[in-house]
Amino acid sequence: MRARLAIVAAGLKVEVRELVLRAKPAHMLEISPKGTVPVLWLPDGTVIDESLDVMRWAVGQNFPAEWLVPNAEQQQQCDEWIALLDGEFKRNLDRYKYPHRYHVKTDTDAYTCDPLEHRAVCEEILAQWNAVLVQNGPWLFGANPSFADFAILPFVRQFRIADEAWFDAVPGYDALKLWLHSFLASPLLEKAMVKYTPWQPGDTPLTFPG
Ligand SMILES: N[C@@H](CCC(=O)N[C@@H](CS)C(=O)NCC(=O)O)C(=O)O
Repeated sequence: MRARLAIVAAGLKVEVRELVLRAKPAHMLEISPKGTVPVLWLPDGTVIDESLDVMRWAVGQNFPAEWLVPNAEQQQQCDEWIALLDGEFKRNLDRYKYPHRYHVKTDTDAYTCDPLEHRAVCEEILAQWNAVLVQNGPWLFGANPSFADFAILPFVRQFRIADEAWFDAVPGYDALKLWLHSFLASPLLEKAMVKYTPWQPGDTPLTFPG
């Protein structure tokens, strides 16, 4: 999602091949054996198979006019937030969303991890971004959206989706909720969210965004 957001924001067009994770095309595994999406395959054969790197590539092609150009301090802050997101936040988000995938087995015990414990860790991190937004809002660095906002927001969206009723009712996080809701209502997300039928060899190429 964040790779797609950056491609749309940069005004680029790519050929898109949707896939089903349980049936990855052989060609994808050939060019990116680690088997995760997204994978960007450039005409010169370069493979970019980390979403953040796809974002960096997209904004490097054409920096979105309305995005903040970070100064050195903001860049460092952005890198720290992304490390927190891709590390601790995602680790705990996965365990909150899919506790049964994290069945713990020791010599004496076997148990499924407690999703609420992991939700609480995510909440602590979200509280930090909420505090930043209270001070800076509506975006993490103020009036303009930035790379950091779009690298992070898709995962805040996922956190909400894990239990929307709880998230919407939980007190606090007002600035964060406003931030998320303006993202959810944005034309950028609408363009990025388009669903495609899984690709098959021989299909007519599809362009993203269409
Ligand atoms: N750090 C990678 C993580 C990508 C990732 O784990 N993607 C998931 C889907 S969201 C995936 O492809 N999983 C492979 C699978 O489930 O087989 C990135 O951001 O590009």
